[in-house]
Amino acid sequence: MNSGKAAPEGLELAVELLRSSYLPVVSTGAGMSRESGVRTFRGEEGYWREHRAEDLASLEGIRKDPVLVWEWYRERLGACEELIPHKGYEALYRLQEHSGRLPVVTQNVDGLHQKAGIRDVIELHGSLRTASCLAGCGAPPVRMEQGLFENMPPRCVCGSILRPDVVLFGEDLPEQALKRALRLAGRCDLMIVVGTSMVVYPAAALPMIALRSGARVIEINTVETPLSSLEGTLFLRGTAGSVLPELAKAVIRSC
Ligand code: BV8
Repeated sequence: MNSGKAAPEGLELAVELLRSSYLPVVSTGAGMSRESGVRTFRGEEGYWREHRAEDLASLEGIRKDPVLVWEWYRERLGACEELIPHKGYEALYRLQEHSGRLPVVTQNVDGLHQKAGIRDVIELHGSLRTASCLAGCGAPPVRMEQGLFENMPPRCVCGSILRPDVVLFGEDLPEQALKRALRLAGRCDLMIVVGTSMVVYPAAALPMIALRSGARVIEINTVETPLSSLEGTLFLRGTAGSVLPELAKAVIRSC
């Protein structure tokens, strides 16, 4: 394998699985964005090392300390605006072009998949594109941009605090997105799971549903997760930005 790096163990089998798959689905978590400069949520440099998840991404959190939560989102939005999708996104784009159909279910809210031209992205946890009235006054969502933060916390025209249109802990996921993701998990014959710690539900249930339905799972992660050692999972140790391009190159070249 060129690029000077040995291909991760199992890559050849992964290529075989992907080439022979009739309905592959991709599922991504925060690790997919890591090499574009977005910090992950957990692990040694995770966002939430300083704060518990519930203190930031929850309705109680935003009601209790709206400025803290909005400062966190302002930092993330600022980071997102400069983000460039890394080679792993380009690899997904090329695989999607090559196979014609490769739905991508993501837990991420940074919009990087779409920025890379990837289509058919199912955002399970919403996005940082808009914010809405926390009191639900019915005013239309407003675009999330730096100007929104002139006054902290950002407020709705009705005077109530705004909340980012992401799925906060304790909130239901968008019905259509979840329904489609569950259907794909139950019908796919291969799920490529990239960069998730398999902690947050119901997103973490998707690969389990795929396995239970007889599908194979290819997991790409820098460390093992509860998914890695399950029957039917092929664990490829490595980063999204290095493994996905190897996988795409080998699959496309072999056809
Ligand atoms: C729900 C949007 C029904 C916001 C997010 C008590 C009360 C209420 C609910 C619960 C409860 N107890 C449990 C629950 C369920 C809860 C949950 O799962 N909690 C966890 C903490 C146990 N889930 C919910 O609340 C969901 N809603 O269940 O509704 C309900 C309603 C009421 C009551 C009960 C149930 C809503 C969950 C959505 C929360 N919103 N995001 C925002 O982004 O600001 S979650 C957020 O964290 C992300 O979206 C993502 O889902 C999650 C982070 O997980 P990962 O993506 O996996 O990222 P992480 O950092 O953890 O891991 C990164 C991985 O990448 C690591 O494995 C690392 O090794 C790897 N990696 C690092 N670098 C690389 C790499 N891999 C490859 N390449 C690299 N370079």
